[in-house]
Amino acid sequence: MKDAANPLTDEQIQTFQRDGVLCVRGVIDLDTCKRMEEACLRLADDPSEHISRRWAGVARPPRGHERIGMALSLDQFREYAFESPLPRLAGALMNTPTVRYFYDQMFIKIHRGTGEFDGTSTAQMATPWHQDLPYWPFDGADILSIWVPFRPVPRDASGLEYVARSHRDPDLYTPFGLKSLRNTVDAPDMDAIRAAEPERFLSWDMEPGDCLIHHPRTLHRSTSNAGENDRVAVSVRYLGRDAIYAPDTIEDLWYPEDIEIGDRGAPVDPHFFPALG
Ligand SMILES: O=C(O)CCC(=O)C(=O)O
Repeated sequence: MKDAANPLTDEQIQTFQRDGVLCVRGVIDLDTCKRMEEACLRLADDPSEHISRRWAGVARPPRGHERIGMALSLDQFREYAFESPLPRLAGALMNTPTVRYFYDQMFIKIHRGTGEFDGTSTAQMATPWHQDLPYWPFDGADILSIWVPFRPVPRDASGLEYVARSHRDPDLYTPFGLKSLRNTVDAPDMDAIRAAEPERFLSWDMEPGDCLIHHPRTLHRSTSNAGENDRVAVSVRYLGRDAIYAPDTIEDLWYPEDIEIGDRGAPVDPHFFPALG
């Protein structure tokens, strides 16, 4: 039952548990979407701001795609990640009244028609199939991402696509663009899965303020942007009760310089990962 304490219906929670992904419509109000869209575009135009250490020293880092941890230093992003309906949604799905902010990440996909498009940066390319967990120095099932577009995103113009139930796969898949120290295997043949079980491939036409919530092991991707506008979206990741540090799982930390990750299993630092709710 959906009530004041629980923003989701039992059916929505069951859908998330079954599929590893849930679409919830109209979560963020349109005024907030407009202000977030403007803030993201301002940030994207200022290459000095919020580049992760992964791009340190790169002359022309990808525009937009790699801005992370904005909420740690920018009030508007902090208000969005900490005080919007998002932490409560994450709490409802992870069955806890208190979640921790993990990090936020901006995803701009430049549309192919723009003069800026030369196909060379991640902001211009498709995002390949991946699970999120192999990128993170954390372990656990209670680590959710909430992806919200601030402009309409038709599913075939850089919309996200998911493989339902892949969060139950026993394997972790080798991530692209990062050396994982986990036991990972190559991702399965997605064309073969699509041919055999097309109903598992889920995508949605998204309006500003709709959200997609996914489990840390759910396979997902996005296409490049064949639409007429740049796509502007932010994912906020939240930690629940079973999330623990796992710094031994990746070689290079790519978080903002000032985040410290403790030893495996150590209590999560409330300064970098504040409790919300
Ligand atoms: O926006 C995208 O293209 C990718 C988003 C994503 O992979 C995520 O939020 O985990």
